Amino acid sequence: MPAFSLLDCGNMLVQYRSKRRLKLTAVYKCACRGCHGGCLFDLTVEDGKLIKAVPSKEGPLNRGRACVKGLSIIEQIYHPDRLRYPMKRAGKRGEGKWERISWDEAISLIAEKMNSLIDTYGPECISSLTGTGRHHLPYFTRLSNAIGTPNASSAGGLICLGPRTKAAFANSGLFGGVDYYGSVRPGGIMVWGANPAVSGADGELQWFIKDAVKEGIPILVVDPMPTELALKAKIWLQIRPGTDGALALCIINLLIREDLVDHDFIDNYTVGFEELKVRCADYSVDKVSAITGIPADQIIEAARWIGSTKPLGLEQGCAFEQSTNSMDTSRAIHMIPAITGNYDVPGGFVESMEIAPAGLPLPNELPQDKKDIALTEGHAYLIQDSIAHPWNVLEAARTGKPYKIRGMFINANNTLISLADAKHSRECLMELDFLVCMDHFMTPTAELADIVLPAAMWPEVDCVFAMPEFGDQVLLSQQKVIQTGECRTDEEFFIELCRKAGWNFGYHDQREMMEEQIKIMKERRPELAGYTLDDLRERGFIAPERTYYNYKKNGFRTPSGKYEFASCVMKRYGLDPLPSWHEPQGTFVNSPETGEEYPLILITGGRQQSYFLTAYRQIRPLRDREPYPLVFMNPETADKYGIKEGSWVWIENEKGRITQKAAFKSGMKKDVVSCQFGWWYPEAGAPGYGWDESNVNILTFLDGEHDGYMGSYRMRALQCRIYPNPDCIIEKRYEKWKADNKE
Ligand SMILES: Nc1nc2c(c(=O)[nH]1)N[C@H]1C(S)=C(S)[C@@H](COP(=O)(O)OP(=O)(O)OC[C@H]3O[C@@H](n4cnc5c(=O)[nH]c(N)nc54)[C@H](O)[C@@H]3O)O[C@H]1N2
Ligand SMILES: Nc1nc2c(c(=O)[nH]1)N[C@H]1C(S)=C(S)[C@@H](COP(=O)(O)OP(=O)(O)OC[C@H]3O[C@@H](n4cnc5c(=O)[nH]c(N)nc54)[C@H](O)[C@@H]3O)O[C@H]1N2
Ligand code: SF4
Ligand SMILES: [Mo]
Repeated sequence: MPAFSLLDCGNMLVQYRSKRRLKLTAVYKCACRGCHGGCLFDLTVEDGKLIKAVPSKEGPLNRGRACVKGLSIIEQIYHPDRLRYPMKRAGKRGEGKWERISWDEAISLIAEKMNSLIDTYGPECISSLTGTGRHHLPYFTRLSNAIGTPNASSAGGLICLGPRTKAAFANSGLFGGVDYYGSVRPGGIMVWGANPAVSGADGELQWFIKDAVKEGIPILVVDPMPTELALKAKIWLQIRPGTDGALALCIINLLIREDLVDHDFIDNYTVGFEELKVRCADYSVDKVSAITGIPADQIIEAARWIGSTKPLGLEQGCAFEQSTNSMDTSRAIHMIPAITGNYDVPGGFVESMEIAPAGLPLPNELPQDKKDIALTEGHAYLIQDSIAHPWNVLEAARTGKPYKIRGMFINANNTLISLADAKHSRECLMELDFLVCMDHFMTPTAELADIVLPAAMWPEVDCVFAMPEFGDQVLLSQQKVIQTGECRTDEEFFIELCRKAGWNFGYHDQREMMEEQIKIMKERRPELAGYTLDDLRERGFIAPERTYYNYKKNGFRTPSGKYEFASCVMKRYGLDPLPSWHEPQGTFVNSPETGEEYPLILITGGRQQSYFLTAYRQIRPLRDREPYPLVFMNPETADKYGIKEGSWVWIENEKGRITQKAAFKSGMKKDVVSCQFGWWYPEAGAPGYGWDESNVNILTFLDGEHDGYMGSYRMRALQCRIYPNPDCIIEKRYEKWKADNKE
């Protein structure tokens, strides 16, 4: 029993008398961002310390539930290894020697060094790298804009969510998701290249899909792995990795041929249907069955189920984005709910509500001459959004071509572990004149920096954000309820740095930015005009009522005003306006010569409940649940290569080799292995933290073929071989570390 009672569930301060002295206790509503976020928590703070984190029953997306990541927030915040103050490199780059400095000194040093690089080489010599959508993401590009460099880059955007959102924008103008919220329940859900029961995917939290399956809503799963959802699916299409685009076009072909399409929608609200019909005819069932490895009768059964299930939702994941067909595959999959009349219908595949912007309009546009020299490699999307390709940025740091990248900001990205081709990344980062990294913990990437800055965790951040990402349905509030060490939010750092360096950030503090978001929310949604920022923080969320069939009133937000099967946007960039699919580089079909040496298909990713990307490997309650990286394989495959269940295995291809622990799944195809991603070993310590031992991005490709529109690179559908690793020390090292660090 706690020694006090909680008298309040809002933000009201409650005072009570303990035996010794007066303590201040308060409970705050705050949305968790331990993943992409969205579970509302009640956080109890006593004397400035977070003492309790309970999932809130009022949370519109979690309704009292939370996962292990959110529930371990207290261990995360007060972890002894957490970065608590800024540090300056004291030894050679990457040697792991540091000197504590003040924020003032850190910011002065960064401003001075970056400005001297800018004065000598121009602002384009500064680049920045971030990862997936965290609270500061919109302001990260603003920082680059303020500096005047066109070279902001991301380890996430090109292979995650970027293709899906850009495809949705090209087709219909807005991103979408499954309508789990209304009174009409989905009649069925397609789960394509996603495992939302673990990942929550990039939009929804995991609870909705789990509830839907429990409720008996049938699902169709497209996945090479026998995931929990695949095994519960009405139809599971066990696809050959990297062939989703061919399958999607074949399904559209069958829907058209069997007249399972919605003629009213097609005739009145779309353009390009006749062209699409001709294009899809190239993707016959027999041909696509041979490409995908899925029996023809299963593809036909799937198409008939899709055509007859109403309303039908779509959960799409990052699997098909991590390939060089990412944009077209995303576009084709997005067309399936549209062509069958499930677009923006109750219980179907609904549009973003756009309650409030994720980011704010930039104060100063980049001049055209800077946009023209962005390291985009000519990819249309990157040009359009002035985003640099990480391959070109890193190569420019290494080779000085077309000009040298000299300074870099890395906020919220463990580049060496999450970006493809890790050895290449390390080599390039070592070439920089000046690197600033901001993170919660020392990582193999932060270890290469000149200055390391301590970042705030979610209960230490004031923020307003819409969920699901890009498919806004609910506006949630995060609150800074505690202060740990000298940790700051990324936004605070950007603002202070810009002030000191003389760059125009545009906003003076976080409150001003949040007020601006609320102002825009009110302009967009007059029915929410009564809400203030303080109301939102008090309640934790605002959830307006969903509206449907928006296109009937407003048209689609595309150049034609219609849903575009043939895309004007693609045409504008000189690209094929219709989706197609080609065999990606480096598969058995087009690289049979390497197939002899590397006879297995390697997929990477596959999320883990205990971790978010590369984070949390040092958090004991999480690490103890999933202590080692697993490589999944069919038992017969293991037998063939002399591998025992639970033993350590080498996984090798032309890029290098890593080791993971064998886990058997009898439902897997015999020629596929699947490696977990995100692995490094905090317990291995400096230097290196075991960055190259089990890190699957040693085996992936940032070079070679890229998607023509998005620049997506190859992280799945690769080749590899496997063999036993009898001398692995990883388990012994972890056990020893645990024994030495008893709680
Ligand atoms: N717990 C947890 N949640 C997360 C994350 C996390 O790290 N941990 N990461 C977040 C992020 S950034 C993202 S992008 C999402 C990702 O979440 P998801 O999009 O669900 O991605 P994954 O789980 O990596 O992969 C989904 C499925 O794709 C399958 N797959 C592999 N190759 C192919 C293929 O070629 N075709 C098809 N159809 N399927 C294939 C895998 O077997 C896997 O089951 O999760 C988010 N949520
Ligand atoms: N092989 C393979 N590689 C993949 C994937 C895959 O499926 N397979 N998935 C890819 C995907 S989908 C994505 S999105 C990328 C993701 O890549 P990233 O989003 O870059 O993920 P991480 O590398 O884990 O970097 C996050 C780091 O930021 C820190 N951090 C967390 N929150 C904050 C914050 O608010 N501020 C600061 N400053 N730091 C913070 C964490 O401690 C962690 O060290 O990885 C990709 N890499
Ligand atoms: S699912 Fe995400 S938002 Fe919810 S508790 Fe887990 S980490 Fe936090
Ligand atoms: Mo992602």
